[in-house]
Amino acid sequence: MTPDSRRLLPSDAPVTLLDPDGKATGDVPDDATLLRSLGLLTTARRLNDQAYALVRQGRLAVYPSSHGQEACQVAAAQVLDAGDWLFPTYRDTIAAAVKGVDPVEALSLLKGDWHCGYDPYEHRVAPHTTPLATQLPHAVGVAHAARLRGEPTVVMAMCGDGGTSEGDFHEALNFAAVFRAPVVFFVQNNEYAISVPLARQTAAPSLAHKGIGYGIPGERVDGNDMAALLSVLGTAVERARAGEGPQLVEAHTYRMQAHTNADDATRYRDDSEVAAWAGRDPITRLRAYLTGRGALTDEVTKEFSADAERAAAHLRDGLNQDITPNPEDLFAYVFSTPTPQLREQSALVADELSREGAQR
Ligand SMILES: Cc1ncc(C[n+]2csc(CCOP(=O)(O)OP(=O)(O)O)c2C)c(N)n1
Repeated sequence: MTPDSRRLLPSDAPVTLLDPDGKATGDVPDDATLLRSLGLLTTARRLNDQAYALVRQGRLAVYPSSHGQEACQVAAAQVLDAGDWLFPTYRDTIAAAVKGVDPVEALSLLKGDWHCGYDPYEHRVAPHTTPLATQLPHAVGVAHAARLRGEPTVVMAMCGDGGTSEGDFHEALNFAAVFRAPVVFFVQNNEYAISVPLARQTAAPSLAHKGIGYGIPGERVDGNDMAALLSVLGTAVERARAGEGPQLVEAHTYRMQAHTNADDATRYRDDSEVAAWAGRDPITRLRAYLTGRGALTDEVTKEFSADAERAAAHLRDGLNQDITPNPEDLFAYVFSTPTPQLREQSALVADELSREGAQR
């Protein structure tokens, strides 16, 4: 192997800076940054659990929870500047919220009210995507365009381990590498794609190793270690902004709950496996570290809980509102110039609505 290709390979083990007991094993970010992360993580966990409860109450159609993998999402958004773009999947509500999208708006897709529910340009967060990996070529396009315009924009393109088997993943990586697009491909490997375990997803040594085939450096990081995530993702963003091209980052984490409320995870994984991962929880780990440093006091902990409760109440209030959608909005925001078929369908709906109105 040439030294150059070795440079593209990830480390043998995921980068870790805080061990599961919260002891620092490397150069961790400063206390203020980590304290801010802990506040965000506390709210993120509360929002996840609130959204799960709202599904049971019939206020949300479906919720893919990120309970247990919140650190990945908080870090992904935290390392971006306001002008950078985030391309989330259906599971990345928390990343979108940390980037500034109101969680009520972020969840309107999953409530069934809207295709997207927020203005992607306002906070530079693309619509959540349910088709796996289709967002990745779009993310690369945005990054490439920004580079051509000479803008300092970086794009964080997210997907799951299952997403890495899709054709779009490979096309996106290839294009990004050839054109040195400023993209960070961030794979949250949570061990399962619904019921498909990682061993059935890939025969590669790790998902980060997939970068080398495209000429993209890969890196592996402990996805339950906030400090390591901030460091690895932060470096990848800096590299991209400096014109050094894309990077592939694989976070090793675990989906603690079922895929969505429609899934029974006990059919394909053991309780003992779930219990083992509970011992590596990202919040417990960060809390232990910051308490040990004397940076986390009871007062701050109370403030974080109060913030989290406020966010949960806001989500409940928002999702308990019933909206009256305008059926014609189905045709808006699809193409800037609607196709003749869409115009025809829109006219049909308008006609039906006016006849219904006349009958009343
Ligand atoms: C193109 C495409 N094929 C299949 C599906 C059905 N599907 C929905 S979620 C999912 C598993 C995705 O797993 P992963 O990418 O690991 O993400 P995770 O749900 O674990 O976050 C599949 C196969 C889909 N949404 N899109």
